[in-house]
Amino acid sequence: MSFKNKVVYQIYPKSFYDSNNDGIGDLKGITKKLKYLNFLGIDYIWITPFFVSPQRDNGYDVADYYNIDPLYGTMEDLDELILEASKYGIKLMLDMVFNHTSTEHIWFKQAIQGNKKYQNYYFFKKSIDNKLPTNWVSKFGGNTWEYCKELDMYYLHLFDKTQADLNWENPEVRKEMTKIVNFWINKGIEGFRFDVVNLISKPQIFKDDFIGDGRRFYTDGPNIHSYLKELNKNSFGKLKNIVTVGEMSSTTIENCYKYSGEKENELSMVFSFHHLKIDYKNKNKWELQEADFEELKEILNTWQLGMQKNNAWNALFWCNHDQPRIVSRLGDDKIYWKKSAKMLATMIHCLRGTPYIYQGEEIGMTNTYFETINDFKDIESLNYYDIFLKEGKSPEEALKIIQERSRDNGRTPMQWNNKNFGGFSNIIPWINPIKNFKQINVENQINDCDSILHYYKKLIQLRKNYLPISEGEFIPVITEKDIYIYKRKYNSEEILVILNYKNKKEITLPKEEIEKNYSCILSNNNIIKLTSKLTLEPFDTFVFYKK
Ligand code: TEU
Ligand code: CA
Repeated sequence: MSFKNKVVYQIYPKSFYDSNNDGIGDLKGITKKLKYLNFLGIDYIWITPFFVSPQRDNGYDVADYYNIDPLYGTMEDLDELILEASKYGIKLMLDMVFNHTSTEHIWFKQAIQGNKKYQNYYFFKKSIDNKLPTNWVSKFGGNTWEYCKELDMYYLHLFDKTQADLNWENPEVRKEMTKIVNFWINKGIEGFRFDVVNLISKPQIFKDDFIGDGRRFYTDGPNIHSYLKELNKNSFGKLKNIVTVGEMSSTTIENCYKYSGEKENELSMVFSFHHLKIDYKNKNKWELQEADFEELKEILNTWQLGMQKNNAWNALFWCNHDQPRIVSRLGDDKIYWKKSAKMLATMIHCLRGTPYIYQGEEIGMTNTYFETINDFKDIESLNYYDIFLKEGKSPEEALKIIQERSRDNGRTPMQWNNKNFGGFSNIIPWINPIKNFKQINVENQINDCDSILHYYKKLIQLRKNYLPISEGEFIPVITEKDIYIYKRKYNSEEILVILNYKNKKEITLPKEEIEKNYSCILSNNNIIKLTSKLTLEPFDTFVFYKK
């Protein structure tokens, strides 16, 4: 597989760089920053949806899959971006939102005007005995069924009520989706990320869920693998150069063996989220809890070993446009800001899989710390804020949860320099920048070899220079609390990664490891010689190598 030594950089175009000073980032803005991305050394850019959309969910509500929203630019801008990126050997990965369309999509509009063909593109159900078709809970709060007065029926929406779920049981829908992928392949696109793709297969019969929120009925649903195999066969599967990644919401590892198994002909790799729920109390995002580092180690080890054994492939990541910033979440964005950001980066980048860097992560961008609810823009945050107030929480309590968990933590403008709005735009951006842009920005770090930015650059290079990192076997090394150690082995070559969490610790390493004559190739402290007894300071990180 050709993608094993590649690194993907994720761009949320709305917040990356605003080339025409209207407060909204755009495609030309990405083209302008290619030189920077080339400096960093990444191979692919995943761009979140820029298709025509009413932007209720910032583009994840697509109204036209074949055209670009004027907010972001034109088709010529995209052609230019593809061409300019190719000069640096950088490829584009587009974001296909195939579980649902916007209710502004022509298919949905036709459906509610009475067109039977298009009604069968979605799930419309009558209410029986004045009850909603099911009691399922939407991912953005509230019930998953919305009333449509034109048809006197309810339609299904797992996300916002303006995001109507598509009926993949219908072969016509599957053909439409294939056609869209092929259209973008013909435009020169060489990568695809499929949004919540493990939710597309709904059950034959819709029934109430009395023990959960309904997800068990549609997650990794009954026909999911055959739909993916069909899509693969009729579009990207024929082409060797295309990389695909599926976003798998609440999935199981067994399903992921299939989604990304080498011989399964579904996708190249998968995003799973279990490792990012270690600070959810009762698995509920909205209940705050201190992160559990031991649980994190266990989840990472399970997924590394399981996927490896089954020739399946992980997409590795901490951050994206739906997640709080990792340095604020698992690291320490005050005293150990730089050091903890480097430790967390190492942890992910040396694992078996393909690392994804989310814009701003490479300079240690933090959570927003917005002080009023008016600063938040995300539909999920705003919905839940209202729900919290209705449940009887005080505005302060509600704000505290939103501050910590809001998807807007990952959506503030990229911090390019210490000028107005962090150099993102000349005018007030669609969402406020974080106040710390004067200290945390690209310009400050680009000439500083000790910066987080340079450290990410080094990690990317390590993946290219060391086969154990890109191709090697993953071997966990059992250790005490708060220390994470693992090895990567490729023939006789080995990489040994030693990571310390928050506290000072003394560790003892096995004699046979010490005798192997490792040399330290990367650290966030000082390059050291490996000895059997090591004293580790908070967030200490060492990567060793032996031939
Ligand atoms: O995200 C799917 C998803 O599972 C998250 O939105 C999750 O439900 C949320 O963070 C719960 O707290 C994808 C996209 O990445 C996201 O931006 C979209 O809003 C969503 O799908 C719908 O298309
Ligand atoms: Ca703009």
